[in-house]
Amino acid sequence: DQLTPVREVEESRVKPPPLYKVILLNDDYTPMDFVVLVLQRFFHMDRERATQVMLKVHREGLGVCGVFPKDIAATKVDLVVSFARQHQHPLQCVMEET
Ligand code: TYC
Repeated sequence: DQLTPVREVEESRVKPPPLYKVILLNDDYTPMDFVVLVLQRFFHMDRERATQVMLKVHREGLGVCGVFPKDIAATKVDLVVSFARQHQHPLQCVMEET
């Protein structure tokens, strides 16, 4: 197509926004049931899937809860951390570009 917009192709002006993994970190104190509740409440997992992810974090040290655009990932991290602090749990949640 002779009319392809050259600048758009060469400068990638329409590249999609980057995505971020929301990652849960293991600790020795947060109760397993609380982590399952967090995964159900903030990441819309059913109880079975939430339990699988919680156990993966418990055994391997960390695990991915989901992948989102930057602002959504940041909001989820804030919600999880403040919910954990409200309940006096040290649960840590971070984000990382994919
Ligand atoms: N390791 C915690 C315990 O034994 C459970 C746990 C799982 C904590 C996942 C945090 O992200 C976490 N009670």
